[in-house]
Amino acid sequence: MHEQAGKFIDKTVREVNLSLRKLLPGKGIFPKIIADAVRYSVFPGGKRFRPVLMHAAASACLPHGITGKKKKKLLMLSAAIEMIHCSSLVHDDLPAMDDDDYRRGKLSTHKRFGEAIAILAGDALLFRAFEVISLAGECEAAGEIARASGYAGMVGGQAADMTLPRKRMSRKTIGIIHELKTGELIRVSLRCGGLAAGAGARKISALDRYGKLMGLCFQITDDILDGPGGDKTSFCHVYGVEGSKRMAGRYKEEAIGALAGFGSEADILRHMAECVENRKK
Ligand code: GRG
Repeated sequence: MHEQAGKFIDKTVREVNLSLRKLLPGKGIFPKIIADAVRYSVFPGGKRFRPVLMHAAASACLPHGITGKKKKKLLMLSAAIEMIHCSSLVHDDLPAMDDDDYRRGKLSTHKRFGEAIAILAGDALLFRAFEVISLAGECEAAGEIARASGYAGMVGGQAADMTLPRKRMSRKTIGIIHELKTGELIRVSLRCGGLAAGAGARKISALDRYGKLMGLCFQITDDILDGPGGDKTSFCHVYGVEGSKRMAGRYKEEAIGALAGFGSEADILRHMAECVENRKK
């Protein structure tokens, strides 16, 4: 399975990158600097984790392969999710937010292009994402993705993280912040994989639960990779490194448990849960 899943992941990353290249502004855009900043923020890219999850969810619902119109729509939705994710990274790195000079091993977008252009590049990525979803004709997905990205999701989580006092912050509040800030975009990626495949409510609901648990597992392993000296809202700060590892393991098991209604067609999702628990980047 490992080899098969690895091949699926590599192939999906290649396809998503190609789709992003086609969908993002290229030569001939006025002014050139905005096209450059947008592309700089998306390429060469990170793990493309959310798009890969979306494709794995679609393939769990359509085990004989996703082709034709459905595949085209899936590629548009997964590129859109990655645009939103990249946009959030650009804004997260700004001096008013996390103030990071580097991202994905190179200067962050504002360090390379200046703050004004970085803000505009993030905005442009968001608008293009929804333009692409609309071109795909995926109205339901558009609503779900907008909700997961906005004040009821990622933006809300970031706002809570930036403003709530650290002192006496409850474990419950910390969990909610991470679920919103990181988890919602992951959860909606899984749901959209199901929607693009034309799956019914039962499958979508299982993917939703898997996505929620994977979001938590992903954030915990992110904190573990950041090390114990992290922010007060980091899982390692609250539960310690060993406690966090145990939690990540538990969420992974529960995520795999959520897939009980699927057969071997969901093996890639199961494999990805293992990868997230043991990830090194
Ligand atoms: C502009 C849509 C928008 C949002 C603004 C800045 C902000 C609100 C939210 C920040 C959200 C954020 C950066 C959450 C952290 C999520 C996280 C763990 C990011 C790292 O994701 P990886 O590891 O990164 O998938 P790569 O580089 O692999 O893509």
